[in-house]
Amino acid sequence: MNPKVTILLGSASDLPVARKAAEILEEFSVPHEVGIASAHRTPEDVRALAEGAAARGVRVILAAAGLSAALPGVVAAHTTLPVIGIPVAGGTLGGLDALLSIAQMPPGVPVACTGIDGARNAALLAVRILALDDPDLTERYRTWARRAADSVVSSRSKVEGLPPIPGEAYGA
Ligand code: RP5
Repeated sequence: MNPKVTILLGSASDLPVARKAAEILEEFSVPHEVGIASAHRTPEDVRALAEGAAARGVRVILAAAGLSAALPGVVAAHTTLPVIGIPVAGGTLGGLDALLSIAQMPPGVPVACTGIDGARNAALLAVRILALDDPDLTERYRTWARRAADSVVSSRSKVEGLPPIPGEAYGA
């Protein structure tokens, strides 16, 4: 099946972060692909991948990079697909440099930005975008969110209980 999501990494050293995104996409059976291309070191490859993505059926691009992270912005400059940037922790600033590089895009080139190492949220946002015209995926997302809520509720048995929560949505 053609990939609907591309996970693009600035370096193989970003792979542990990408795996977290891939795990979520696998959980939702969203076909995806993973590639490595650097905005600074292989800029022509980034351009070619971004320009060709839509024609290959890709709907959302996740771009993960650390340090002075230009990758998500450069990808967004070469496609009209939604781009979600993931700042990767690393280097002397611990990912703050990448966070600011990705979040502070100039007007006209939009890039969504997760928290540092926020690959799971990037993938979940991609699933939400794909679910806009996919009722089955929407339902699977709802089921996933209910399970996430259930795990919070069941974790309460590990602590001394507060009084019952009024209007509790998922009954403890
Ligand atoms: C960025 O520089 C990459 O995305 C990576 O997070 C960081 C370090 O790259 P390597 O030196 O590990 O290749 O471009």
